[in-house]
Formats: sequence, C-alpha cells, structure tokens
Amino acid sequence: MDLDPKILDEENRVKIEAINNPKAEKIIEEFVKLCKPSKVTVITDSTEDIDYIRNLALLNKEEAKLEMEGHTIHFDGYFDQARDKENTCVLLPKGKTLGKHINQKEREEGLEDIMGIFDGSMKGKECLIRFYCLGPTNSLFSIPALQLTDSAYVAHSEDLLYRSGYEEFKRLKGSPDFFYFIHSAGELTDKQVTKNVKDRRIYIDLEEDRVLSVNNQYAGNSIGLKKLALRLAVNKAVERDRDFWAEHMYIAATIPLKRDRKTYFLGAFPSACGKTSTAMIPGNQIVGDDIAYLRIIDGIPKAVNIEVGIFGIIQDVNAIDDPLIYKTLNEPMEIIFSNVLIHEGKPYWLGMGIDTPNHGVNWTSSIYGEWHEGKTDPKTGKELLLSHGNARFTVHLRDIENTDMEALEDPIGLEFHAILYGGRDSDTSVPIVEALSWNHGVFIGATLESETTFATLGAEGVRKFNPFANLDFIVVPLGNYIKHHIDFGIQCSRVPKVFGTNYFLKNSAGKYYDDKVDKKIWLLWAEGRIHGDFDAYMTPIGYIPRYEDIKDLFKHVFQSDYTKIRYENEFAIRIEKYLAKMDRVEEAYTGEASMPQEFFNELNNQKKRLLEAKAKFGANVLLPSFFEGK
Ligand code: SPV
Ligand code: MN
Repeated sequence: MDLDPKILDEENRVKIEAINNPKAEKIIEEFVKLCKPSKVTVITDSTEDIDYIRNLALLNKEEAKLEMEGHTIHFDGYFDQARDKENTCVLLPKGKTLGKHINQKEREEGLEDIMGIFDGSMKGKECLIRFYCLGPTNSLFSIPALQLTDSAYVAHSEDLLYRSGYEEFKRLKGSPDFFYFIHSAGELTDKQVTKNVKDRRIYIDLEEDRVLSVNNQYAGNSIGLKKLALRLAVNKAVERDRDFWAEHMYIAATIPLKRDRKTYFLGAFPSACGKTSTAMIPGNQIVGDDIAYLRIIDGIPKAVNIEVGIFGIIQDVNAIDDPLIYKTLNEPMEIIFSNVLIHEGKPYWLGMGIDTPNHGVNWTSSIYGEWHEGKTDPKTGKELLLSHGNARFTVHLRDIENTDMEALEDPIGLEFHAILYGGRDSDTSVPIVEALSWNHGVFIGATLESETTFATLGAEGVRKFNPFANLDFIVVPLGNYIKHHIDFGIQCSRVPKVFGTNYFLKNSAGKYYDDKVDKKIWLLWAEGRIHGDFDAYMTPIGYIPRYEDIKDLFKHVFQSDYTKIRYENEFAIRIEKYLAKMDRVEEAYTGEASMPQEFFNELNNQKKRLLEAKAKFGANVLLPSFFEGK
C-alpha cells in the first residue's frame, strides 16, 4: 500500500496485509489519503486491541469515566442528538428515483460534495480501521463490514454492539463482498463535539455498498454498522437476494406462564415506540432489540440479531417500568451513557424514578456550560431539560440477565412464529389485533403510522407514515419492498402470524389506557393464539381478543382487574378513524412505482369490511360484543 510509514507503521501494515483483501486495501489507501489522519491504527479481534479502543476513547476525552466500574459518559453536540434525516441521502444515478418518501441525491454531485468535506477531515487525528461481522460469524446470514472512523467512541460503541470480524475478513479469501463505512466526526470543539454540524452528511452509496458519514457523532448517524448498514442490507435483500430480508425488528422469546415452551417473536416499532421494552418484558428472553436479518431455510422462517448489544433510550427507564434494564444500569459493567446528566460521577436521566440533582454537566453543557434546573436556551427561551429525550445507554447483551445467549449466537438462526408491527397512535388502533392472513399482515406493516418523538430531529407529536417501522431505512422503491414481503409468505411453508400493536391509545381525557408493563398481556395473548389457546373475534380490522381471556391474563400476571369498560374502550373499532387512516395511507402510496396489486386488494377489502359493518350494525363505533359468537 502506498501510504507514508509515518502514518501507517509496519505493525499496522502487516495487520492489513494479513487480511489479504485487495478491495479492503484499496479503500483504506484511498480514504487515508483523502482524510489525512496523522496515524492509522488497525484493530484485530484480540482483547489487547479492543482494550486499546476503550482506553483511547478516555484518552482523547470522547468519553469520561464515571464512579461505577466500567461506566463511561459520552456527549454528542447540542445539535447532534438524533438521526439527521435531512442530511441523510441515497446517492442515485441521474434520472433514477426511489419515490417521494426517500431522500435522494444525484450520485456524482453527492460524491463530489462529501469527498470535498472528507478532504483533511481527520487532520491531527487517528484513523481506526475496524473489521466487524453483521450477524454471527461463519453464518449464511452474516455480512462482513469494514469501518474507518476517527472516533474512538464510535469504535468503542461498535465493540459493545457488534461482533468483531477480523478473522471473518480472512475467511473472505479476498472476496470484495462486504459493506464498508467511512466516518469522520470532523473538526471537534474543545469539548470534543463536532464543530461543523452544518456540514453534516450521511450519504448512502448503493453502487459501492458503502456509506459515507461526516461531521457527526450521534450513533444513529455515525455508527456504520447500525442504521447505515441496515440501509445497505435492505437494498441487498430487496434488489439482489430473493431469500433474504433486513428489518428494523427486535427478536425475543415470549414465555407463557406455567407452560413449557417459548415462542420467538420479531417486532418492528418506529423509534421510541416501545421496541426495546417489548424485547425486555420481564419473564421473556431477549435476543435483540433493533435489527434482524431474516431468511427462509427449508421453508422455515429464521432470524438472527445482527447486533450483540443494545443502544437503548434511557428516558423513563426505572425500577418499575423497566426493571431489568434499570438493574443493569446500576451494576458495574461496561456501559456507555450518552447525553444524560452527570453529577459527582453518577448518571441521571428523566423518568428514572429517583430524586435527581438540580445541577451538573449534561448534553447542553458543550455550548451552555454547567446545567442547572430551570435553565433555558437563550436562543429559543425553551427550558433545557436535565437529560435529552433521546439520551441513551450502550451495553452488551451478555451483561443483561434475560438474554437468550444460545439463540443470539446460533449461526443457523432461530425459528420464529410471529411478527408484531407497533406504532404510536393515541386515537385509532386497538392494543392488539391479529392479521387475517399473511398479506393482511403485510398490509398492517405497510400502513404503520406513528406520532413523532424526540428520536429524530424535528417536531414532536406529528402523525407520520412509517411502513414496517423501516421507512427511514428503505432505500428501494416502496412497491418493491412490499412485494418482497409478500414473497416471504409465498416462500414459507409455515407463515408467521402477524399482529398489530398500539401501546399508546388514550382516553378522551388524554390519559393512556395502558401502563407500560401491560404490553406483556398483549404479547401473551398473541403467544396463546399461535398455540391455539385462545379464540378471537373476527372483525373488519382483524382478530381481536375476547374479554375473558384478557381479564384472566391480567389476573394471573399482575393480579389486577381488567374491567369490561376498559376492554370496550380499548377494543372499540372507531370506523371513521380507521377510514381516515385508510385515506391517509392511500395518499401516502399515491404515485409510488411498482406497487403490488395484493396491497390494493387488502386496502380495498379492509375499507369494504369497515363500511359493511357500519351499515350492518348502524354504528360508527363497533364494540367487540357485536362480534361475539361470530
Ligand atoms: C432508532 O432510532 O431506531 C434507534 C437508534 O435504534 S438510532 O441508532 O439512532 O437509529
Ligand atoms: Mn432502531
């Protein structure tokens, strides 16, 4: 490789050459020359190398030690607290388009722009060369990934979240078939946060299976293997591999009371809609909380978690609502806290269920100095909160008590029986509904909406179309993506059941019907449906539970009374609201290319069923009791 030995020394050069991969060498050479770091360090799978990263993040002050052993704090810049949708673009050849929902840019122009920003972006910094594996090593599911970054925090996070893959790259035997990610946090301020956020870019280059990301640190923008790789994997699945699916889904086993079985569920929820807490329901076992790769093997639906850790939202994690995570966060183990409040070496966040200090250093401190209660943003007058709504923790799954380690490490994937699609909907969708068929399930996924939260930049509380909770990561025409899902059902000899969930239904006074822990009941009902334990009412929107079954579940699980009136309110089918949703969805899909006819059949049938029920019962709101005995 034609690189200055003062930048890439002999030891590091040998590590690269041992991989014996011409494409990897070419990439490293090209981007080291462009980004101009003062030093290149290659990291293998060895403990010594991984330790080096952990220490480097402390040395360069991207992280700082907290009081408890293994705990560190990292801050992202004040304007870099969530995924940046606006500056995330798919690069496309001239004249090509992916539809109206996907941010896109002409490839040549985009490359020129970002390569210009990359030029010298690592000056004075160390470029870390990382080899990872998305999914278990030596597995049909997995994809090797090369990451170049000048952020030790990014590399450290990736060590908690992904499997190291230096040996996996050797097994490639020189093949060019891997994803790659170039990241530079760019110039940093004296507080070690990205200075030039206005030049933040995240460009997805499908042609090269690579993502280029610059002037950011927030994990959702910077960590190549997370949402950047998900986008490349969606493209690979939909456009190249007939028997592969890449989804924004958790994986966990639901374990019913007093029964000797566990049933694996996958679930797609937009950010901050209860995905991690569903995966972490006490009594169940978690395999993953964010991204799953799916394949059908001998007709059986199988999945792997491509990650080995959790990058979870910390707000409202407390001993009552999320006991297992809360316990983990209070134990000595390797955890990176981000964008919380630090006071006397301890982390604090909103909704943690204990008294919190009235001052300290937090996510606002990089521009406004020490935080104290009541402090406001001088520019907007808005109160600066103790922790950001999207403040997070990063932890390895092996450190969580209820992880199903065997399933996590299984290279042939685990067999799953159900898929959940869950949005954040205050006034329409019932807490749980079972799809009438596979294609109806695909329709439920394709019509997912969610009220926005703090997890992406922009206004909160706006209802957004988010098919399959994957819209931010779909980089192919929506019609192709939906067709690929319909195809899943055709290829399976046993199709999974599909359920729609909504934990966020509110009463007329604006109060949630459900407590956070109640989602366990909906999951147990779904699990029972899979095994034929419960009957259900067939309604225009799908199968809904019977009162007696939910009442019994509440009694047995929480020793609490689930009232008939609550049931009738939660499972009332508000026809006008559902019809309005159908109209919004139709509008969202208008003009989308290559939409499969099956989707429109489901849409028209659902509308027809709603209108027929309205006429039949002479009511705008269908009570579950209307369907008794049906
Ligand atoms: C999400 O927002 O869906 C996350 C966190 O899982 S991020 O890495 O920002 O995508
Ligand atoms: Mn996610």
